[in-house]
Amino acid sequence: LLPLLPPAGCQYDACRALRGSEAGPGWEFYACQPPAANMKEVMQIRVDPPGITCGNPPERFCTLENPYLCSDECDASSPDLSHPPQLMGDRERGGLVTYWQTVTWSRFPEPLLANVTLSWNKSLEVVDDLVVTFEYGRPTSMVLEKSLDKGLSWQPYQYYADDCLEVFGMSPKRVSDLAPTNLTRVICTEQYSRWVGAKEQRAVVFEVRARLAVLAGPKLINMDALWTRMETMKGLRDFFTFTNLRLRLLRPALGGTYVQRDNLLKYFYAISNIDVPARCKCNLHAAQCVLRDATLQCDCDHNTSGQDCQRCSPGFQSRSWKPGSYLPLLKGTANTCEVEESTTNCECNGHSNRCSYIDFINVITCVSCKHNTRGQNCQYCRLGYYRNASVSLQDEDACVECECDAEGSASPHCSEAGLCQCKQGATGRRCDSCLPEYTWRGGVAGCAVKQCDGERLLCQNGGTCEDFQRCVCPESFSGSFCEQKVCLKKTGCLDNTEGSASVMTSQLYLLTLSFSISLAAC
Ligand SMILES: *[C@@H]1O[C@H](CO)[C@@H](O)[C@H](O)[C@H]1NC(C)=O
Ligand SMILES: *[C@@H]1O[C@H](CO)[C@@H](O)[C@H](O)[C@H]1NC(C)=O
Ligand SMILES: *[C@@H]1O[C@H](CO)[C@@H](O)[C@H](O)[C@H]1NC(C)=O
Ligand SMILES: *[C@@H]1O[C@H](CO)[C@@H](O)[C@H](O)[C@H]1NC(C)=O
Ligand SMILES: *[C@@H]1O[C@H](CO)[C@@H](O)[C@H](O)[C@H]1NC(C)=O
Ligand SMILES: [Ca+2]
Repeated sequence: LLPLLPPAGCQYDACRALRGSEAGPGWEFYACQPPAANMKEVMQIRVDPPGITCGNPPERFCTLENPYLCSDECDASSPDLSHPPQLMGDRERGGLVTYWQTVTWSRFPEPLLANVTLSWNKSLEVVDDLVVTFEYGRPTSMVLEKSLDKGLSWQPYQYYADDCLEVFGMSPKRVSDLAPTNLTRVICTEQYSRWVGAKEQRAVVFEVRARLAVLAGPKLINMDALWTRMETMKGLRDFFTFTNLRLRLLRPALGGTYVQRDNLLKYFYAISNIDVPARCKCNLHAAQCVLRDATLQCDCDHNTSGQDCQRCSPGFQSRSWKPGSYLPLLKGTANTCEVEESTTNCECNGHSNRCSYIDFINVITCVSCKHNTRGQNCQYCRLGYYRNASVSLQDEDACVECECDAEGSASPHCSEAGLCQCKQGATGRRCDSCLPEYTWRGGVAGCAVKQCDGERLLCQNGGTCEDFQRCVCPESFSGSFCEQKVCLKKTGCLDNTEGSASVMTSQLYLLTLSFSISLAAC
């Protein structure tokens, strides 16, 4: 396809871009549309009624500007003298104008009617003026029609007549009479039907550029206003959309006077070219349009499919399809189709039935994992829980609470085996008991080192261990273990026969204690 300069410049020309993020590179998606092209290259042309094309049988004709020299000939069997319909859409080379031509109006006063139907079997959005070039004069009346449904139904697009009121009962208008509010009104115009000479004015135009300029300003300098209106004004996008166009030719050029019955060989239609600057309508989900099996087809992105990207691809129908949006300006919104919630795509081990697709890192992940699970597939236990290896991952009780003792544990989380992380001196899976040399104090302290007990850290000389914290000694002894005799000036040392032996024992015991503490530290 011949690329054409669209009024859009190069906005909305990419559907995605690779962007870096904390989670690694990922895609970002944008609204996108294919470039515009001259769609005459791929149009199907049909003319009606049968036999309307000249040359079968061969016939003579003359022109309005040279009406007395009727020596021109149309002959369908001669390549040089034939004027078949495809010459309306060909590429002309070397300045040679080629055109389709109808039979002459020899059946006057019966009207000379012809339909030219252009089909693409694809919805297109027109981006610039449609121009139909007539050789030998423009029709005095015609209608441009369009279809949005491949020819099932038709609606008028614009009326053309040298006298709109007389021919169509409509008052004549120009596109310049239109305001943003009535831009999509179907008008009758006299601009392209009046006789000014066959060579001077050959074009019949459907003015798209001037309509767009009503919104975007002269020279389309404010395209942002146009994109915004496209989103917000009902019916605007559809107005520029069609799958087929039809020219209903109702009355040929007459040379500015009445029909002259004595020379009907100068009345006929001849079209040399039809320009259709348009882009494939892809609902802002494709940046390319390709010919596939002789039919135009959007090259859909955003996990959409269909000729116009008008539905979500299989497996991506978790929410309903939406066209992309031109807004917010510059990049638009892609409205990508999302991965479906189904057991094959969305695997959550029975702990959730909802998944979501994270565009940015291209990952499908379970959402709202229940039963104290977490993770992309709800395959891990939440912090504060651990996996019961004797039941399956799918079990509701697969994750068991750690129940770490708040006073004995350094953290509420436990290991995969369920072991809590104990503070010094604490022990047990839940850290809710103390090592032998420690005693439970509770609070922030948890387990505290024992100062005395009834087994190894014995109080001497009749002292008693109070609360594992200190020896309460008889009057005549002191020291941590009541191992020292108390000597006073007044009374002298209070004697005790077991004294020396007891001191020996406790010293021995202190040795044992430091030995066992250093063992515990290993
Ligand atoms: C042209 O098409 C219209 C329908 O839009 C139809 O009514 C009319 O008969 C056709 N004219 C010719 C000459 O085939
Ligand atoms: C028109 O397009 C549709 C959808 O792509 C395709 O199935 C069909 O065959 C096409 N018809 C013609 C006549 O090319
Ligand atoms: C469109 O609206 C403008 C302003 O409201 C008005 O002046 C103009 O006549 C309207 N045009 C048509 C064709 O109705
Ligand atoms: C669409 O799905 C394919 C996998 O089928 C994936 O590679 C691609 O990135 C997806 N695109 C979007 C826009 O979701
Ligand atoms: C683990 O599961 C087994 C089997 O259901 C159960 O008997 C056991 O009590 C569970 N263990 C815990 C710590 O809940
Ligand atoms: Ca041509």
